[in-house]
Amino acid sequence: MAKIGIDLNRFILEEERKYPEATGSLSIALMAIESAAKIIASHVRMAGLADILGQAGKVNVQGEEVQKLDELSNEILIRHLSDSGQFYALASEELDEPIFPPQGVDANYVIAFDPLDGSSNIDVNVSIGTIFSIHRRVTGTADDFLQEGYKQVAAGYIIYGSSTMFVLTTGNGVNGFTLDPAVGMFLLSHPDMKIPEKGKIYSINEANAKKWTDPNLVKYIETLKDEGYTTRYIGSMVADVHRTLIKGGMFGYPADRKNTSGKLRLLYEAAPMAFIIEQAGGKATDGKTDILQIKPTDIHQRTPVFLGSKKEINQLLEFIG
Ligand code: AFP
Repeated sequence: MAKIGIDLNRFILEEERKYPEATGSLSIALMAIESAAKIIASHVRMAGLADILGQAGKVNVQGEEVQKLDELSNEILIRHLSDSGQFYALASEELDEPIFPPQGVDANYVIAFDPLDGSSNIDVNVSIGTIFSIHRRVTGTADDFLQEGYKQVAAGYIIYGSSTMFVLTTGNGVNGFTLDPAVGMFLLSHPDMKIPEKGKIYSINEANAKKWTDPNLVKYIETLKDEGYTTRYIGSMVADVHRTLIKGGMFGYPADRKNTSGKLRLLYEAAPMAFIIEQAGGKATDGKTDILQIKPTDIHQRTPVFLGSKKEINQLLEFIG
């Protein structure tokens, strides 16, 4: 197991050395995400101040255009990922169509990302995050985004919370790195993260219960209440999943009459989080199928999501599976 305190760059390089056939391309790709994340983190830390100076579409006192943080995060990621030359194509929640950067014509990977998830929480100083999912280039077309989640080469999220943390899997377990602002490095703080077998928390927007399309979901939640569970719901997927990873329990965003396929996106929300949770020993399902087995048909498709500790997800499947 890697040593506590080792920085993310070194960790990535040491992981690469375990595979003599590795070209170094994935390492450069991950380091590009890391650089972008540090810059986004520094902007997130200024969020309240930027609001004082001006809002999106306005000019601040220095005469600079002030951008909305989610647009800015998207641009920062596009620039860093394109310049890395390691991505043949980029798909983002903020882009209708994928981008094919000229620097990446010969690259091995495609990446899908949500640049700033939970952005409605920015103004109220609640944790938000960036989520990404990397697949191998296979056909060299946009169809490469439509690969099952189990084929992900790497996935992760960066949570901008009480500290900034980078949680990463390359299919070899899950490791968490905390940004030390004094030195500007992500340092290994949570090696080999494992989700508890069982938790005490369920996390779901229960205000939608009357609209849920599966009435058995209500019965499941009532059972958890009877068993003494408590509820936590931030409304920022990265934060709710991060807590679930550390404390166990269940996070869900089900289908309802308004969102008939749920709200969360398969490619850059559900699948990368499912990869992390499963790598940490948990489970993720849409209620019928393991999230990692779903073959996407559209880059922006939505899916119901339930993920968390094995105990809670197995119990859920007894009700709705
Ligand atoms: P925003 O980016 O618009 O804040 O949406 C965040 C999100 O997609 C995800 O992070 C949350 O889990 C989910 O929405 C919360 O949705 P509800 O407000 O409908 O519960």
